[in-house]
Amino acid sequence: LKRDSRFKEVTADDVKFFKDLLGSDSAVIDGVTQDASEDLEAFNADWMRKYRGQTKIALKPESTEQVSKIMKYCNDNLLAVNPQGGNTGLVGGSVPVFDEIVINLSRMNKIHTFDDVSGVLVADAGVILQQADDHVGAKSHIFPLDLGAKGSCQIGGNVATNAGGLRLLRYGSMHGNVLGIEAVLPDGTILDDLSMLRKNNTGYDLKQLFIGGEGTIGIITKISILCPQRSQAVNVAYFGLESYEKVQQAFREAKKQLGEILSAFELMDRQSQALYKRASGAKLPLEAEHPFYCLIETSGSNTDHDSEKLNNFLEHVMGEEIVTDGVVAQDETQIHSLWACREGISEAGQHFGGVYKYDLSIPLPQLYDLVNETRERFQNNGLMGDTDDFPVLDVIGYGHMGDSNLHLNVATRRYDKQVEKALEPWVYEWVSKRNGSISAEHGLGLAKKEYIGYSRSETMIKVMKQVKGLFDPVSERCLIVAENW
Ligand code: FAD
Ligand code: 2HG
Ligand code: ZN
Repeated sequence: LKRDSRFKEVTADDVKFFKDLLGSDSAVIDGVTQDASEDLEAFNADWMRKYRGQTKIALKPESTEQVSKIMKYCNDNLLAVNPQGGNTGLVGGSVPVFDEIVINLSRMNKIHTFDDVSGVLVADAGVILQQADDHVGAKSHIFPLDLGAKGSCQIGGNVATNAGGLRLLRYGSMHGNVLGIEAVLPDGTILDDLSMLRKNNTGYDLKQLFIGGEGTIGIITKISILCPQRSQAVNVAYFGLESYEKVQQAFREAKKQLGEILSAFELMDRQSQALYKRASGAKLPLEAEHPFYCLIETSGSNTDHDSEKLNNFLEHVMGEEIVTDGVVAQDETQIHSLWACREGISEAGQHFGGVYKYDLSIPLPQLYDLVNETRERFQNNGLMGDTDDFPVLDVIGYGHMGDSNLHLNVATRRYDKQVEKALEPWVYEWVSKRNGSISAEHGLGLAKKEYIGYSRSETMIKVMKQVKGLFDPVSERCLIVAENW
C-alpha cells in the first residue's frame, strides 16, 4: 500500500485550528506539536492488534457542529480522516492505514429521548451499545442488536457496519430497525434525516446508504432506532450433536416447534468450544465432547408456555436422536454462562497469538464444508500442528446458523504470511462459487476491500463508486477513509 500524496500531512497550524475548535486538551490527542505517542496507540491499533495506523492526531468532538467544522476544514485542506467508534471492528476499518486524522465519537454519548409507547430511541452515535440497551431496558424494552463487543462498541459504529449479531434472526437487521440518522458529509454539510417515522415513502431512503457504509460517505452523529418490547421470559438451551446433518435437522425442528419465540440459533463446533475452554479456563456445560453444539434462545411473554415449548422441543429432538445431550439454563447466571460459551469464542480465536477471521454467508447445506476443507488444507500443507514450530493452532467454525452466517477462524500462534497465502483468495473463491458473501456482517474495511469482486458484480461496484463520488467529489478515492473501497 502506498500513501496517496494528494493528502496533506497535518501541520502545527492544523493542530492549532483543532485545539481552538474543540477546546479542552483531552479532545485533541496531539502527536504533531507534542509527544503523545502513548495515547495515540489506542487510536492507531485495532482490537485484533492486526491493523495499525500512524496517525499523529485524534480528535474527539462533542457535537455535530464540531464534527461539521472538522470535516469542512479537512475537506478544504485535503486532510484524510478516519471515523472511529468503539474500535471493535474486525476488518481493519476503524483505524487509519497511514496518517489519517482519527475522528473518534466517544464524547458524543448522550441519549436524547426514549418513548416507551412507540419504542423509539434517539441517541448520539457514540453511545456504547450496552448503555443504550440498559437505558431502554429500564423501560422494559431491548435494543434490537446484541453482540459480544457490546461493552465497547458504539451504536453509531453498529449502524455504520450494519452489525448483525446474535438476535438478527428475531429482530432483523439495522436496515429495518434504524428509523433515521443525522450525518455529516465530507464537505461538512449536516444531513438531518433523524426521522422517527416507521413509514415514509417520499423519495429515496438515503439513510440506507450510511447503514453498512462503513464511514465512506459521511460520519453518523445521531441515530433514531425502533426498540422492541423486552421479553419477560427468556430461556436458553445448549446441546451437543453428532453431525452437521443433525444440526440442520435441529434447526428445522426449532423453527417448526418454537416458531415465534425463537430468538437465536447459534452453532459452535467441537474445536471452537475446546479453544474457548482452553483460553478462558471455563468449564463447558456438557461433560462429554460432541462434534457440534448449538445454543438456542427463546424470548416470549409467558414463562410457563415458553418453558413447556422448549422442553417439548428438547424431548422431541433427543427422542428422535437428532440431539445427543443438552441442558436448559435454570436461572440468569446459567443463561450468562451458556451464552459465554458462544460469545467468548471470538476472543479465544486470537488468545494464543493471532487469528485469521472470515465472516461468510454460505447456503446452509454447504456451510460447514468450508471448515472441513480448510482444516484438511492445513493438515496437508504442514502449517498446523501441536508445537510452536507450526503457526496454525486450530481451525474453528461457529456462527449465526439462523442467518446462514459462518465464522471461520484460523487460530494461530503468530501472524504469518504463509498462512494468509494458504487462505486468500482460496476462501473467497470457495464462497463465490457457492454464491455466498465474503462479508456477511463485519463489512469490507481494509481487510476485504480488494476482494469485493467475489461478491459484487462489476456493474454494482461501478455504481457504488458513483455514489461515493456524489457524496465525496473531492477525490475519487475516499477522503473519509483514505484507503477506501
Ligand atoms: P469501529 O470498530 O470503531 O468502526 C467500525 C467501522 O465503522 C469503521 O469503518 C469506522 O470507520 C466506521 N464508523 C464507526 N463509527 C462511525 C460513525 N459514527 N459514523 C461513520 N462511520 C463510523 N459484528 C457483527 O456484525 N456481529 C457480531 O456478532 C459481532 N460480534 C463481535 C464480537 C466481538 C468480541 C468483537 C470484538 C467484534 C464483534 N463484531 C460483530 C464486529 C462489529 O462490527 C463491531 O463490534 C461493531 O459493530 C463496530 O462498532 P464500533 O463502534 O466498535 O466501530
Ligand atoms: C461473533 O459472532 C462475531 O462472535 C465475531 O461476529 C466473529 O470473531 C469472529 O470471527
Ligand atoms: Zn457474528
